[in-house]
Amino acid sequence: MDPSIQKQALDLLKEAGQKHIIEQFPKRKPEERAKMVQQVIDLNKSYPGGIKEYIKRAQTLLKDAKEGANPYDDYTPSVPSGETLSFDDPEYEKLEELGLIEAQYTGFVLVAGGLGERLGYSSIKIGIPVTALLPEFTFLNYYIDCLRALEDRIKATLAPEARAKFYLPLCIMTSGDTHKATIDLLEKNKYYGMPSSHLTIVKQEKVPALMGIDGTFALTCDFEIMTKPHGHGDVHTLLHQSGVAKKWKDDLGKKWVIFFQDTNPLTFKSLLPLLAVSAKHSYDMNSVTVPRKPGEAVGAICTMTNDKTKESLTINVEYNQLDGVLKSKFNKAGDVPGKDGYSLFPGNINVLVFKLDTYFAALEKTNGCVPEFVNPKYADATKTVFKTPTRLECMMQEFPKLFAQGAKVGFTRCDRWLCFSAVKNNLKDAAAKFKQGLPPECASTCESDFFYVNMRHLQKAGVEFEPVGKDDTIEFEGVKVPLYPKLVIMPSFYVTIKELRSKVKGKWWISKHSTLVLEGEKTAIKDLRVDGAVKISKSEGKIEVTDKKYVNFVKLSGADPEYLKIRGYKCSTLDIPHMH
Ligand code: UGB
Repeated sequence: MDPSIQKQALDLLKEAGQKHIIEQFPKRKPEERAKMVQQVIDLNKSYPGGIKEYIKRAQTLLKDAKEGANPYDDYTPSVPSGETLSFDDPEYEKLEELGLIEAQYTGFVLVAGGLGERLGYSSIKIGIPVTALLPEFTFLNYYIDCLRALEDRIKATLAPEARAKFYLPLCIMTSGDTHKATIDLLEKNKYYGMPSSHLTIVKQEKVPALMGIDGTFALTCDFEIMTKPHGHGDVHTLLHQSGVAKKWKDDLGKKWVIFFQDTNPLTFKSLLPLLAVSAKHSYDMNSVTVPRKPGEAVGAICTMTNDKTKESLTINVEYNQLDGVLKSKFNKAGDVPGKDGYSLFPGNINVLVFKLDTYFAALEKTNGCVPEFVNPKYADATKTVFKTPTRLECMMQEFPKLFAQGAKVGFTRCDRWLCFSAVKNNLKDAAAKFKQGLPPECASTCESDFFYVNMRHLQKAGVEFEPVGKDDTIEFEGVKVPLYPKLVIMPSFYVTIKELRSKVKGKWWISKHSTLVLEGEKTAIKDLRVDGAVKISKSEGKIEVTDKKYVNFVKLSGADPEYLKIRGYKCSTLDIPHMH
């Protein structure tokens, strides 16, 4: 080992007050020492300001946490005002058309560094199939298809020269936990048809785990510094460091950046109106929000006004802080339901739209480092040691704190069914949430919500459905979901309701037990009656209708693959053809 590098690493540890590592160092095997040296150098490089800065921030935050200080102590919360998107309003379709124009100037960022501990899936979440009907059709596939469908529509409006150069860029943030599997998934599937040059992958690094409030690093038995994820807030620093934000702004002429989560297939269903809202209000940041039940594990959007300066900030307050913040200065009862049964403070779903100019200016000024927080679980009443090592974390929705005062931070209210259903929980936790009347946020509810949004879109385009009654439900592993027709509309089929309407010709009718997969950009169908399972695609100018059976969801038999185990059912085909 290069002695100068070893000295550098030991000096860094000394500056960061990590005496226990320096003391153990000479007693360790040469290969353990070499590994430790490399790890210290790497950790120091990846954290802005190095490990010394990390410890400094950790000590401050851990002291505040011990004393029970709340970052919002000097702020008074109030109910924020925002725009509301209503799917049934005729204005909605106009917003889609306006959003389609703005989409031309948009870059997309998928945060996919999370391991999904709450779900307990053994691989990456973007590799999970959106529906049990199509095992190869992963969330990543769906997102890329959505971008390619949008890209096609936009290209069709461009002059040949601009068309040749045009694309919608995608950036995926991975982490040590998800990086390799993400690359493997992309390569195995030939990037789902997206040219690899249109995609940038940035990788977030983990940060040292801490044993106590003095900020000592936790060690593994192999003499390595234990590390933990730093949170999705890293995405801003990485967009800056990698030059992606600059490239999109200066080279590609983009005006907007949209951030979205790994398993929310509804993101793209409400994306165009959302962009239109951002453009209409010239919002520097626009968050999509949904009605939120008090106590639900979703951050809440609040307006926070500083008691001294009177400056205010519209920002996400995490659910574990919200009740305390409200009790002290808003309402003694805390976060309670309003007349409609929902909290007055809408839920943030981490679909965020930024205006690239002001976003980039804030990145230049701050390196995109959003303020961190710490959430230690104490071992005893002294509050000095932790049950398990903790670490500093940061969240991407904290970005308003990096904007200059006066930035326009708004939000868009949207019905939950239209914009948010994610795969977050394992079935056991999902069943407990279901029992409490909270959204279970698991694979089965996400799949059912995906079918529902497709049904609503088809209905708006004029399709008639056999009514789904209150008792049309299925229950697997304690999670009950409505039994909608199993509808998969591939992104290539339509991008706006106006386009969908142009595909639905004559009279369409679909029975509630049906399965319908629609694909193909140029597929317009006159008169369709479906009572069974049908896949409609277009090949060589001829519409193909295949498979005429019912598909049911049935209990698992034991040896089923994991993507089925997380939903509790599998597909079974009933041979009762009924297609007309
Ligand atoms: N993610 C990363 O890319 N890196 C990380 O280090 C961590 C996560 P979670 P979370 O929508 O219900 C958020 O874990 O953070 C990615 C909001 O904070 O699913 O607990 C990860 O891959 C909360 O306010 O969610 O909670 C995934 O794509 C609320 O809105 C995304 O970040 C909540 O989401 C979200 O990660 C919600």
